[in-house]
Amino acid sequence: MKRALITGYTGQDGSYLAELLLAKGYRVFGLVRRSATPSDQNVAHLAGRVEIVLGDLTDQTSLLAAVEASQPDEVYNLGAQSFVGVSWVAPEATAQVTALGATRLLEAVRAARPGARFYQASSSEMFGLTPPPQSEATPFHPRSPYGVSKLYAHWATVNARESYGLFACSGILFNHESPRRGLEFVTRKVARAAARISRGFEFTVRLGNLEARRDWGFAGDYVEAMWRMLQEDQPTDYVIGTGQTQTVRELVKLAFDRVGLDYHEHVELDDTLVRPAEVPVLLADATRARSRFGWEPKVAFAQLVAMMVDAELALIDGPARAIGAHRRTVANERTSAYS
Ligand code: NAP
Ligand code: G4F
Repeated sequence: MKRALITGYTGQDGSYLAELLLAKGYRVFGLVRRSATPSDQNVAHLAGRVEIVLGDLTDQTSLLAAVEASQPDEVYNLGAQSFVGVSWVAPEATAQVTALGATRLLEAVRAARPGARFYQASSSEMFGLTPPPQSEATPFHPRSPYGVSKLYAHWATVNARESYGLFACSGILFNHESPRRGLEFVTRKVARAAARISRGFEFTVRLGNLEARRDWGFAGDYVEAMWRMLQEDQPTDYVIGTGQTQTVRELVKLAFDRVGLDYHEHVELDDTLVRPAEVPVLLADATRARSRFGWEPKVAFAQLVAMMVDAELALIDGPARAIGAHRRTVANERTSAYS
């Protein structure tokens, strides 16, 4: 039985990856940090199947102990301060978790389990201002403290591979979404707003830049790619994305169309939500992943938006069929001044 350690287990990707690995017969360990209130909405349904290891990416001792306790064959570093918007507000904390956290985990693996295969959750935010399409050969030009932190972690991963021979892969993933997405990200924010407005709970949603373009896919498809790259004979870096790009405006239109509303009547532009520096367009060239291990996205953008809006409607209308009984109501709402 293979063993895997996942940081960021409670997040969107951590929950889908844990499900995938359990289905493949892995013994799965999820790194969880202490918090005043539980953040287990995405993983409550996995209780008892995934072994929880306490730790924090800002704490070297805890990471070493986690690797020693779990003795993983594969380590997936998904933990991060992952919201771009807040990275301008808390750049140092973002760097501590998102950048230096990777170094700490790589050092823990090197010390305690050097034969383990390592996945780093890198991001298309690292491309930033570089024109599309973006592949593994594209130069980086990050546009946020988050993007800068991810770029550090990417190079730390490459360097661990080149310096110590670790089997370390950097997966450069483009935006991927699901009903388990954090509430502040634009897809979830818009899907939720469309559903709530259609049921009369709200009338408007405030948004920033509607013209930004993203390459959006479904998170369930992307965790498959993470696993696939660690099964290859040689470690390298892979771009993962759909090869399609849409504007935020197109996302908004699809979501409101889904509930039979005209978005023009419900969207207000809010300058405070426009970022100090924007990433204008992301578009993946995932040829390497496709040709090396046949990875293809299965869920198209319109299907993804429909899935997310329907999940929000289900949360409002009744038993939470789409994302698990633990999200039965909208009571677990999180709000943020930055989203
Ligand atoms: P997410 O839902 O925001 O999850 C982030 C995870 O990191 C949560 O489990 C969070 O734990 C954990 N975490 C935060 N600070 C930590 C700390 N100090 N120590 C340990 N764990 C900590 O993110 P996601 O969307 O699943 O993304 C997974 C990874 O892929 C992230 O690294 C993200 O930056 C990267 N990525 C995401 C995308 C995307 O489109 N989703 C694209 C490219 C790259 P709590 O629950 O306790 O907060
Ligand atoms: O949903 P977003 O916040 O995602 P963003 O910034 O692209 O970052 C996500 O994808 C990255 C991969 O490229 C990940 F690495 C990262 O962890 C995260 O998962 O914003 C998407 C776009 C941006 O252009 C933003 O300016 O939507 C625009 N936007 C317009 N109005 C908004 C809003 N974004 C948010 N969050 N909230 C708005 O009201």
